[in-house]
Amino acid sequence: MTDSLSRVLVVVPTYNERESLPIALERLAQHVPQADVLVVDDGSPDGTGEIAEKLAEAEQGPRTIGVLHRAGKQGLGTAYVAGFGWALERGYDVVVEMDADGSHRAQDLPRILAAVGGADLVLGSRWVPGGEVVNWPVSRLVLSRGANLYTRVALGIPVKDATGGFRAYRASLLRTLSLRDVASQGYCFQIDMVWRAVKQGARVVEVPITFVERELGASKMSRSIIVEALVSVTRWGIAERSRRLAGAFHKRSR
Ligand SMILES: Nc1nc2c(ncn2[C@@H]2O[C@H](COP(=O)(O)OP(=O)(O)O)[C@@H](O)[C@H]2O)c(=O)[nH]1
Ligand SMILES: [Mg+2]
Repeated sequence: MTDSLSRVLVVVPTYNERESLPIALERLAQHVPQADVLVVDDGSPDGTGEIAEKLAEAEQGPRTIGVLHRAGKQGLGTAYVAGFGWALERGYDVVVEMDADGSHRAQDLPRILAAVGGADLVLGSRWVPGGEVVNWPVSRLVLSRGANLYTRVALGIPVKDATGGFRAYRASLLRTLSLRDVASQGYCFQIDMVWRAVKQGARVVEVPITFVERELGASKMSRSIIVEALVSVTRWGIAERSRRLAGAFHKRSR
């Protein structure tokens, strides 16, 4: 968003990111110095929460860094829902999702924010022309492409990268998405939010990003996270088709 009056909050969920988080926050300061940050830490055993507190205290501005501590690992989805609630209570205009591990480059964020001028949800996208992934093993490429293809077909939406976690929401959209009943815990949360936005009639646009696989720390991707996404997307797809069928049937029987 080019409007200098708009207040932007970048929500960064962390679980054991003690090495990566300071670098991510530093890069944000370089590329989007006005954007405030909220770290949502799930009681990381490696002390990420305490590091975040120290960085918040040492912050010289113009931004502020907030830290939300939750008791134990509760999943990416609920971490974001907590962060979104925090942002909405404080009147931010734009809320950004961003990983702590360096995969999402702060230098791509100004382009994402600029696109919020004409959209309600801007997805940083690896799978549109100009987007790319650096240093992923073939297995991860196949998983991401496959998950996105399945999502497109099952839900019937034209989005190329519905699973990515580098994106910006207008606060006005978040307020309409009844976040309280978001049940998705892992990465299926990302698809869940896109699906909710599309059903709401939101303007969703994709902006190419370069996704760089982390060099420090470890991924929290797991089999149960993949299964959750597969089951949920299938369920939403079937529900949507039944809804359309019921609609068509009603029309015909009238
Ligand atoms: N607060 C919180 N953050 C999480 C949780 N799971 C993952 N994250 C964070 O979400 C971001 C993406 O996770 P990551 O492990 O890099 O997943 P990958 O990029 O798909 O391999 C990172 O900043 C993680 O620290 C969680 O349960 N709670
Ligand atoms: Mg990652």
